[in-house]
Amino acid sequence: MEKTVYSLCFMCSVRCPIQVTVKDGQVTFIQGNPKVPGIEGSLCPRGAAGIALLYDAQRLQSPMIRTGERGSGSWRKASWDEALDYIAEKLRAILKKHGGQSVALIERANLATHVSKAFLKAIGSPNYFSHDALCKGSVNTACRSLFGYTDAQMGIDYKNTRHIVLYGRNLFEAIAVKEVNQMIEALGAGAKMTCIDPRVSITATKAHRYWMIRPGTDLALNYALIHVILKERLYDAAYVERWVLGLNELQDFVQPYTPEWAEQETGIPAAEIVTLAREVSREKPAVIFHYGYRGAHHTNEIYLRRSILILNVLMGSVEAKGGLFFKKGPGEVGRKPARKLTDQKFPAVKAPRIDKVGTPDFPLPDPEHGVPQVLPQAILSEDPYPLKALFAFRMDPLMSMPDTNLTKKALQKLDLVVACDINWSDIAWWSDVVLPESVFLERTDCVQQANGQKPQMFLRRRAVPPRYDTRDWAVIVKQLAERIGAGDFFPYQDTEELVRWQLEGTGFTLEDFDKTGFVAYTDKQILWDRLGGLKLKTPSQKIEFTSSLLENAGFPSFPPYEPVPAYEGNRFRLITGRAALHTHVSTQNNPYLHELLPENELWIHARRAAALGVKDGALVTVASRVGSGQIRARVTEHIHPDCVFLLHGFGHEAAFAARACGRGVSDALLEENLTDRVGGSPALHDTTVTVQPV
Ligand SMILES: Nc1nc2c(c(=O)[nH]1)N[C@H]1C(S)=C(S)[C@@H](COP(=O)(O)OP(=O)(O)OC[C@H]3O[C@@H](n4cnc5c(=O)[nH]c(N)nc54)[C@H](O)[C@@H]3O)O[C@H]1N2
Ligand SMILES: Nc1nc2c(c(=O)[nH]1)N[C@H]1C(S)=C(S)[C@@H](COP(=O)(O)OP(=O)(O)OC[C@H]3O[C@@H](n4cnc5c(=O)[nH]c(N)nc54)[C@H](O)[C@@H]3O)O[C@H]1N2
Ligand code: SF4
Ligand SMILES: [Mo]
Repeated sequence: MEKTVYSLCFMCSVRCPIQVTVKDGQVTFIQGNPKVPGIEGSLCPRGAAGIALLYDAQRLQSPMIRTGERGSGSWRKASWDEALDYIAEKLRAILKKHGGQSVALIERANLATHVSKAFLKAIGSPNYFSHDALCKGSVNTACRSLFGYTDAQMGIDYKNTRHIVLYGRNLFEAIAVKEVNQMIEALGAGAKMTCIDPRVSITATKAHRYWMIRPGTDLALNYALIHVILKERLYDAAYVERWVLGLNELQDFVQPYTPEWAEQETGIPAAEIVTLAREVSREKPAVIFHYGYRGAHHTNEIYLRRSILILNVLMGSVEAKGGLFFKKGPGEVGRKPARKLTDQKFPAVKAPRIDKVGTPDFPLPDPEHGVPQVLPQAILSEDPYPLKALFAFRMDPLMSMPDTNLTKKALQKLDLVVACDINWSDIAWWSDVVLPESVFLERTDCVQQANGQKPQMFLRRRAVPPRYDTRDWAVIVKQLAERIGAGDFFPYQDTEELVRWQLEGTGFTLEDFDKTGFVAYTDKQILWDRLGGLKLKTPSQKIEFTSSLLENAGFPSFPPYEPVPAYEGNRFRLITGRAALHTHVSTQNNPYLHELLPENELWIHARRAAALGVKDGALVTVASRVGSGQIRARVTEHIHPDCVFLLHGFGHEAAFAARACGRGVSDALLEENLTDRVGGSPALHDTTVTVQPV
């Protein structure tokens, strides 16, 4: 018997719509959902490897309880009742002695985030952490500082653009399938692409213009671009006049930042900077200066991201066809979004967040997400209070937060560490109890509210029953909540029942998703009137170049540029990023993907390598102040001499993930735990490393 199931991929968090073919109870084929515009059957390599995940015997198969020291790899199998009772008993004691605030939960924001948040609210903890700050916290804060919206409330109209400028946004390797397809369509229709990256990425090889910028100097480039655009009056005057607060202040500020000055700092010829400014302005407003996906490079990250967004505003491209747009929700057409468990009434939580977000110490990052990389210091210093328990769901703080050794030290201080994963991740390896989740092909998930130019909802549906003794997170949380007297907040038996509860009042039912996998609130695209009708959420209801958010918190809107030092001898700036074949830290043990790309290498410039006696393919020691490792060198002309590049996600430690264990080096082991204290992102590219032949 053969059936077709419409669902959502979860080989990464992009959640591309998929069509799954099931034959005699086995998944035989996965393709992009042909009924979704922009997807039309396509899938990335990781999505195609979903089948290998489903049938991988090295994934988690049942709950496990640790029997030896943390990280020692001694485990025993447990039943669900046993594992949940074990956690509940410890949790009850912790809550009684230290209160709700002593428990934190960290996860990759996902469709069941409202379940995780409801759990913390039910036990009285303010300490919810998503991955958001690690990925793009400063982009979030930058967007709020200008528009009053988060980056998640904004989108990019690739398809209709005439010119896109990418600051390290590696579109064709760090993939979201729909974005890739739309960009290819735009390029086919004659759009231009400018790619700025200290490394020749695949995206760079497809660009019309490529600049090998000196790493860390993009802000200098942008100050110069703004300088030229204002001086030559290349901006959209009517738009800027209508919406912008602080143009004069910006004009005065960028005065000294000439293209000639920027050439010295960035290595990009002044004349080319002027040419780009003129070229994009001819296409305005259908221009995108891409504000980035991962915005976690430097301690002044927020100011780089603001400068990119300001360039869009000068082009008048925000809410223009072929530019950026504000996402529209069902409210825009008088309808209701799916319900969330967090819509219920919970007892008030009095304690401040343990990361101090939302207090004068750390005022601006988004308290809906928190800033996870400051957790290790908070745990170790017990400032502002002790933390006793950590739940890690679908997120690995050991490999996804800078300075693994520091994170390990903090973990050792906790009374309870629980991981819910599908794989033997390093955090699973270092926890006390491991709870295995069913993989995406085996489970129905909470509703995806997909706001955009057209508000829609998508659903992940179970294609086949679980192969092992695994459960859905929403069910696991409910069963744990029941054991500590908080079950009432979770009014369902299984995830399908929860979805039905979510859909009440939306006008849609679960069955409405059967035919295509999604439902739409409206057929038409909604764009506000660009010159008359932007609904900005800043206090001034303007686009705030001079930002009340920043200035009320004591931060400048336009900080002077601080020069970036040169790297010489055996010293390099470490930079990191993605390849098309892997997702962060989760796919290195996937049988297909492992075969295609089993370990990472250290990219190093040929001239610098020769001076150090480093040969292509030979082992080198790469070391920072906080960690070191041995890795093969990839000697190439395709990287700026100041930096070395390490593909993120390798160097796994969990022995039961046998294919990936010990292969390559983890960037997180080398990166210092530094933070943009204004925007909230970690500064993953501000670590200096030394390289020497082994
Ligand atoms: N050092 C360093 N740190 C980084 C980055 C970097 O480049 N370098 N990148 C940052 C960015 S952009 C991001 S978005 C974050 C991502 O950080 P993470 O969310 O930690 O990374 P992922 O690889 O997406 O997934 C983490 C875990 O989720 C598990 N998982 C996958 N699918 C499921 C599932 O269906 N259920 C459950 N329960 N678990 C599942 C995986 O096995 C893996 O162990 O990392 C950030 N941190
Ligand atoms: N295949 C794949 N696709 C993914 C993911 C994945 O794990 N795998 N994850 C998804 C997620 S959560 C995210 S956040 C996105 C990330 O998407 P991107 O942000 O596009 O990707 P990264 O690879 O993190 O970007 C790093 C790029 O910045 C460059 N870079 C380093 N330093 C500088 C600098 O100083 N200036 C400039 N201009 N560039 C610099 C690096 O060389 C690298 O090419 O990808 C998404 N898509
Ligand atoms: S980008 Fe690839 S891995 Fe991520 S959801 Fe889409 S198909 Fe799956
Ligand atoms: Mo990310």
